[in-house]
Amino acid sequence: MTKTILPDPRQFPRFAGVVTFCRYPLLQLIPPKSPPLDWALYGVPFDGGVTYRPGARFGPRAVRDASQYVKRYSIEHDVDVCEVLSMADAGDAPVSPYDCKENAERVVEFAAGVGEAGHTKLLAVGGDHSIAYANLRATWERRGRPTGGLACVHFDSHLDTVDSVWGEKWGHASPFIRAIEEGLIDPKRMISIGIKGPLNTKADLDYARDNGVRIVTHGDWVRGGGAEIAAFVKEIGEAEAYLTFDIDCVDPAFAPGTGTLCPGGFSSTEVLGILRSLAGLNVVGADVVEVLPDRDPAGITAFLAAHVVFEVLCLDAVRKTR
Ligand SMILES: [Mn+2]
Repeated sequence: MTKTILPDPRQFPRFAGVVTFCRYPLLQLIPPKSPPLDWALYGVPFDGGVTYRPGARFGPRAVRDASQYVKRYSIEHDVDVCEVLSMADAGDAPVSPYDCKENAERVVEFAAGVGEAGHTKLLAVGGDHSIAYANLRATWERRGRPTGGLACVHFDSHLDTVDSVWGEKWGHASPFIRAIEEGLIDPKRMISIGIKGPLNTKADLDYARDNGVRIVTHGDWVRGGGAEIAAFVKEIGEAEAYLTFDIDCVDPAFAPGTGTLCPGGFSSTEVLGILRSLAGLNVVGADVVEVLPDRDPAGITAFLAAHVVFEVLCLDAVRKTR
């Protein structure tokens, strides 16, 4: 039986209708006695935490629009996500545009009330990367506050473990130092994939390295780092894992609509391949962040982000069918 009912694209074409993530139903319109929701997708239109270009506040809207052409059956995984998972668009979290910490608190409070705490998993679409902290905290709390924290698979150009920038400890350079400090993530079961430079200083690598985060730079990946990613997935096994995806890990040639660009990086094909290679990972929460649609008139960044969302959902669907 289909778990997520979509408008039939032959009856209601993909260019028509009210826009939600991947055309999944709006959470508020799902009848109250329905079975518990597997995934709630929600937007976090916040970019008050950026160090360079603003504009990610328009990310959720752009990703929703770009996701109208995301279909439901994955050839690579041989899985129909809508057959396996019940999913809904929960709308946008209320944001506090001028205050990173207050914003995080509001998002956590919103996320706490979405779906069914012990069951429904949260996928947040940003917004800048600071919002990952909020979705991580909400996820950690909903999973019963696991001691030692969640495992974490992190795609990014940057480690995002800077202690503070201009005195701001909750901006987009800092979500993972805060999450590690608060025990939401176990750094020894965290992998950062696609890191590239140049950096401000070599010391920018210290916090992650000293705390045992595995770093697969883009250069490492080119030289065979895919094996290290596979070994990590195997090693963490059934551990509950959070997946955080900063679109700037992708080469700006494929994803120009982002705020803190770094040349080189994964192609769209490569990054979709890496995501698919994670099959087996027990994903219990995720975010896709740093899409700045105004910097990309062709819309390819938001389009890729929409498909990243789909690939993350596929990982959970695959686990449920194997
Ligand atoms: Mn980031």
